[in-house]
Amino acid sequence: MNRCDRLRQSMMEDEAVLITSCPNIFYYSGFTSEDAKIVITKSQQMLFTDSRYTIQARLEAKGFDIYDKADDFKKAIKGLECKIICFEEEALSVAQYEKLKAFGKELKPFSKEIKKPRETKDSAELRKIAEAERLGDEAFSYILKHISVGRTEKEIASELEFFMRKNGASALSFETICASGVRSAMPHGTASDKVIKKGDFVTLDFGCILDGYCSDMTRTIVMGTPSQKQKEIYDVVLKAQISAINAVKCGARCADCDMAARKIIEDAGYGNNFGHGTGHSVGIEIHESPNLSPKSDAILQAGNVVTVEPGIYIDGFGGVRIEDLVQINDQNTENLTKSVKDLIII
Ligand SMILES: [Mn+2]
Repeated sequence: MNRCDRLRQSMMEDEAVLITSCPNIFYYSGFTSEDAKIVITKSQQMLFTDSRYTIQARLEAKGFDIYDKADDFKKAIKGLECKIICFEEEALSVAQYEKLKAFGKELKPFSKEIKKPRETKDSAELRKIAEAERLGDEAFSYILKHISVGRTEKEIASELEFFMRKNGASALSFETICASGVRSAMPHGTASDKVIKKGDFVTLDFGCILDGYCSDMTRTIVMGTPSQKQKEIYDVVLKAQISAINAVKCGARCADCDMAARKIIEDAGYGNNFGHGTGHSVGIEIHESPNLSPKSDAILQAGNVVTVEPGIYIDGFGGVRIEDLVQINDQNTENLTKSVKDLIII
């Protein structure tokens, strides 16, 4: 079943769905540009953009009628026979909402239904995510040869990013995290001007977008011989990460997968140093559902792709996070991240 038909299963007869966020427009139509809206009814698929994108829309949005005149959207909405417009409450400004309301149709929040099919990736999507992650692995091997004491976090991050761009990435999944020394205690410490020193932990958390799909991985390395405490923390995080990876499978509760990692970190006495969830799904966007979080009541399904990334962060000392990307199949799982996980000493 195609993606629009899958969405139609959650629509009533007298409903049309208006999609306004780029990731969802891309998912349902294939159109990659900003400045577009799509409307899906039981029998129609319409894409509204402007003349800058007409040719591109025809090439990318197969099966959609393309409209590129300023008034087209207004006319189309007025002409809809259905009474209800389902919209993305997570991707509509108040001003856009007011304009939509003026058409006099009933408006129904529909973000959850629109996003739901994206949780289960099809085989083409799985291939693309695996390819993006492969490029991440290659970038990590590359940067290991270039990271050294005396260089700044920003230098390392930019070389990592350039490598991914040079090898086909269209963009980064998110701002590259390169956090060294005491900065590695910041789970999202983006690269700064700090110079990497002997004895530093260096956490690299990065990803690229390749063919529309994100990668995500984290490794923490150490500059020179690690201290006892560094070894201890690394070991706990690695055990927690492996335990969660073993828990991840089709039918498992997301909260249990989180607990598989959290329990090990708590038992080692670092429960207060692991504040975030164990993982999240990845796809067109870097953060998708379901999440491996203590509060989640979701069950993992075949076609989910989730990160497993526990960490320990100690203010004034440093931190460790190890992250792999795992694909869930009916009968097994596949770890898409192939980089080694033993503590790498530079
Ligand atoms: Mn992540």
